[in-house]
Amino acid sequence: MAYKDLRDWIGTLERSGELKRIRTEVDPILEVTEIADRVSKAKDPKPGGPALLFENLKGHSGSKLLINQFGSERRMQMALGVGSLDEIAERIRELLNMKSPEGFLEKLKMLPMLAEMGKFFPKTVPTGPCKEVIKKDKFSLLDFPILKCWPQDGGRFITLPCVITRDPRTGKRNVGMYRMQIYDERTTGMHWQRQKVAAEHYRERLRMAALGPDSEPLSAGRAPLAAAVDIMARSSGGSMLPEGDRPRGKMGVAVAIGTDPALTFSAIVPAPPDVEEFIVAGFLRQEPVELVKCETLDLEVPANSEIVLEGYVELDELRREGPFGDHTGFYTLEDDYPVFHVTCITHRKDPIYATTIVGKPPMEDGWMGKAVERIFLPLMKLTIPEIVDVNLPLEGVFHNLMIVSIRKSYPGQARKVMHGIWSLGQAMFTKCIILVDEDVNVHDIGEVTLKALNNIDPERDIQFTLGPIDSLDHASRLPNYGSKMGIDATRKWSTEGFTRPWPDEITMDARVKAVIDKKWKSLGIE
Ligand SMILES: Cc1cc2nc3c(=O)[nH]c(=O)nc-3n(C[C@H](O)[C@H](O)[C@H](O)COP(=O)(O)O)c2cc1C
Ligand SMILES: [Mn+2]
Repeated sequence: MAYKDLRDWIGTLERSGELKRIRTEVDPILEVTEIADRVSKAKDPKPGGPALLFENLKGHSGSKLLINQFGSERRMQMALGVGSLDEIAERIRELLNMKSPEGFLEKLKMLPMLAEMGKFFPKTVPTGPCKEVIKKDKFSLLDFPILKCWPQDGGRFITLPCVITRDPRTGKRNVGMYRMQIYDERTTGMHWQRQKVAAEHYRERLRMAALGPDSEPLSAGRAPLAAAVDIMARSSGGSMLPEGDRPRGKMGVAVAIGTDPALTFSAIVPAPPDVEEFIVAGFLRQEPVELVKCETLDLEVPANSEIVLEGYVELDELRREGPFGDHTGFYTLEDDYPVFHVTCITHRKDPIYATTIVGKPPMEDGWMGKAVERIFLPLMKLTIPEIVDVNLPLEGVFHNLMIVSIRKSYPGQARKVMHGIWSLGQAMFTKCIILVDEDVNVHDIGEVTLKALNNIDPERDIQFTLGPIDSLDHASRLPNYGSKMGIDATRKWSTEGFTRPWPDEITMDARVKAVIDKKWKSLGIE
């Protein structure tokens, strides 16, 4: 069953013993992090500990803060209403497997599925709880218990925001989770990395502002291509245009904080750019997402949000963002990002501020990443069908390590798969891919280490390439650009130039095993 809103979800967590209320006074500056970090690292009795609802925040009397709502495999399953994340993968597989119906009876059988698909699409409703309080004149971001997460952070950061933008060409909306550094009462950073969908919406606005609707440059004398190239560079902080010559304009942005868990989760899902996350959330919760119109923008936000920030990003403004203690376990360096100006805040009465911290794994976001890994497996198989299974170990922080098993049928196939992964949406960031044969359990790191390292001749089997690198990577030669490595640890074939015999793996005869099974008790070892 879908959760109506964050409060419905909190109620379920509490009834299942998955939530602790904290009534002791705690400071949102660093102290919440230290508590949430210890809880995330807990092993017994529950890995990942409980979700935490802080009810007494220093300097914010009456405020409530939720953290670690997704912080274990079990809570991640509960958030998406399943007993196993593979159930969702199975539902996707069923959808993808849809065959054209033959005859009336088969068409009839498809009706329930079509009715179900109708529930994926969001519906706009006249009003909702997020409009209980509307503030257009007097408001301040500092009213919310926003965390300073780690000692060297550049300030306070909103860490679990659903950032909603509209593609100016198609009108489609995107929901992405991009952290927001608080600069003052009404201004924040907008940390959409340049390869993300909202950054592309921003560039498209810039392109329109610079070139005009007919792709003609507005400032005289500039060739369209030169202008367009400069826009790309500009949004990555490298414009060569003089200050006064830069395109101006605003792009509306809405931010929802504290939605039902499926919607919050959908904001991190690396859906293809033209797929609205509202539909992803509708698919996950099997109930349509209800949206309400913004007060000051041509955008819609989830009606059930605890807090909504409405505002805009100025096309001609970048500002220093960071440092920020990130999910890599290191501080990400400062860089220039667009600036978000808040023009209106709406919220529920007594809003609950939902947040998270990132840092050295295991942390809450690792479980969200694991859910993405499971849910995306059938979609990866759609374009790379030889993939059997995938593991993104938590310590690989999503983009550093992917272990992939494949069913190999022709020479060179492991390398084909690597390149396929490097061209697959956000999997492009994967710094190291290890390819193993289908008989290796990718989730057993011991087995992967044993077989992969036994199987490689490093000089022959390691493939280096260059390309886009995650903005959080601090080791690449340049920000956002560097090298990646694929390790072909599959068994090598003679058709791949391997002419030596390949040894068998050691296993005992079944006959001897049966004999020892019979004798085992009499040995008195156990
Ligand atoms: C807690 C958390 C914080 C994140 N912060 C950022 C961020 O600051 N910038 C960013 O580009 N991606 C961030 N991400 C990853 C994006 O949410 C993710 O890449 C998502 O797919 C982006 O949506 P999009 O594909 O619609 O652009 C974060 C993810 C999580 C779980
Ligand atoms: Mn998206």
